[in-house]
Amino acid sequence: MKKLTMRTYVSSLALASSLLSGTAFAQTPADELIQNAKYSELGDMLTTTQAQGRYAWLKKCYDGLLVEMWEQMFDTRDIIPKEQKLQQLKELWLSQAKVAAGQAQYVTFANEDFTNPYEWTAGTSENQACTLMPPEYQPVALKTAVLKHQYCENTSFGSEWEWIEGVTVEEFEHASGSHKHTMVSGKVVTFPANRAVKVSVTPGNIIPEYPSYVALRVWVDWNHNGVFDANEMMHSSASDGVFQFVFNVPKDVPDGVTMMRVALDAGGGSDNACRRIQYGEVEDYLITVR
Ligand SMILES: [Ca+2]
Repeated sequence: MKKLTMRTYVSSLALASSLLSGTAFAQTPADELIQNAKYSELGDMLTTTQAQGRYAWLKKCYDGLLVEMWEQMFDTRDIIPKEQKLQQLKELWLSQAKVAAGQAQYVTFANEDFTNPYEWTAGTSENQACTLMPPEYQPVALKTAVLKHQYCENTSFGSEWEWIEGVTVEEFEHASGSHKHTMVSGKVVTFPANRAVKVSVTPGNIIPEYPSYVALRVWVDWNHNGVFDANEMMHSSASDGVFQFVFNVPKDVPDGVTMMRVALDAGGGSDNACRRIQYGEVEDYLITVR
């Protein structure tokens, strides 16, 4: 991996500062791309807790970047202690009032055309190890954490034998390998309001010729209350092949982003979306209804 050069580092900051300060700036193709970019293209959407974790991670791993952002935003090179600059940024993005109002802000990063070739995202917790930002990546926007709720965690005890290989919802597709839990935070799936959608889930098996019989369940938090209520389980069945089904998207779903959980379990699973599964995978998707 190529090391980030000083030149790209500085130009990326100039770009970021124009976005961060909210001032008018000349339209370039890159600016337009960023303005038109959806969350899905920016690569992450964080809860308030993750937004706080993002700041802590940047402070640990990229404090120089934060200081330069501060200098761009406040347009000064006055001699102010680093700690004070970092404290001011934190107050600006993550004050108690902002957090309480669900308006915690965080910096997102992307490469020029938002394709994320390195599948790199900045950390979301101070405990995460520092990783090197790939070349051409830059801070592209200051975002508000829009996912209001922290959902109950669920993960499997093992995903070596069975896992979720792919999920499609109408035109949307997500393919992945074997994991115990995956938060698919880089993409927001748009569901059409008040009609049926076609869903397909492909199980992964260590020996494809002898696929396991697995249980599949899908929940969507339609009413945005942070809970997968009993009447929000949209599918439950078992098979040793590809799952294909439709479910109805309600009308009057609140605006904004909510969560869909897909759980595949060779141990039978549970109607309780929070009960830990045994052998398989849990994938969480961000969705919105329009
Ligand atoms: Ca709910």
